Amino acid sequence: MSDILKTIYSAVVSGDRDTVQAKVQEALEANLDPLTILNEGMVAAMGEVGDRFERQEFFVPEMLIAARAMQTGMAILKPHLMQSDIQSSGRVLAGTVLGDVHDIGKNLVCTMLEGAGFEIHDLGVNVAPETFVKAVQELEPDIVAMSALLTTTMPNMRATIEALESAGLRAQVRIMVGGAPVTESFAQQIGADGYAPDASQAVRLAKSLVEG
Ligand code: B1M
Repeated sequence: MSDILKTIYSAVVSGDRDTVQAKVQEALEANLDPLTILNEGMVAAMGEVGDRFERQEFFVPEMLIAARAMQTGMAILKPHLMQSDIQSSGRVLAGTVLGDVHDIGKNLVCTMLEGAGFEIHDLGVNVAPETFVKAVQELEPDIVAMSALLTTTMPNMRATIEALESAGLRAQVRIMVGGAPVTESFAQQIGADGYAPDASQAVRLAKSLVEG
């Protein structure tokens, strides 16, 4: 890993927003690939933060300041992850499920989908099944994209799919799910149409869902 990526990685882990801001800018000016900066410098750093949390070397405040540093870097990268002049690929309704406030991965997926030409309606975090239902009625999206980062909130993906079924809306949308604890087999068990392990594959999946 180059020195600049190492510095970004350490600055995200320690929650040093100023350094993240300066170094992400510098990396872009040095023509580093925005996706490399994102994945090797920042996403990997959040993995390290999670490992430290598990080892009880980090606690919630440290996770929070690392998350803020990551978001600072993402704001700078966002325009570089987007392509201009692309036609709408479809409409996506996104949200992190009920009980869950993790939004960095979901925001990243939304940014990449937007960059690929999808129209994004982001319901934010802690989104109840009935809120998804109401938004599907109002916005008529092609895809509902749900994120969950906690094993305890994964069942709310199933609850949301069941709520869409009860409202008679299931057949009119494709449903994709993701988030660190989510797996392909879980996606199948709950009746989702697809699972993606990361944001790049989420774009591929979304395209195949609208095409299929
Ligand atoms: Co939390 N947290 N957290 N946390 N947190 C995890 C998830 C945890 C794994 C840490 C750990 O123990 N190692 C653990 C969950 C354990 C479990 O359930 N298995 C955990 C815990 C326990 C908690 C609390 C319960 C802690 C507490 O209060 N005691 C609490 C819960 C709050 C709640 O939601 N109700 C909590 C709180 C928080 C903060 C608020 C402090 C903060 C979130 C800030 C924010 O999001 N704005 C936070 C953070 C930062 C993390 C870690 C460190 C990092 C998450 C992250 O942003 N990763 C996380 C550890 C880890 O993940 N290793 C952890 C970077 C992000 C780019 O990756 O979100 O995985 P990710 O997204 C990826 C893919 O998963 C995928 O694409 C993304 C890009 O590649 N993806 C999708 C995501 N959504 C997708 C949707 C798709 C497709 C792909 O289609 C729709």
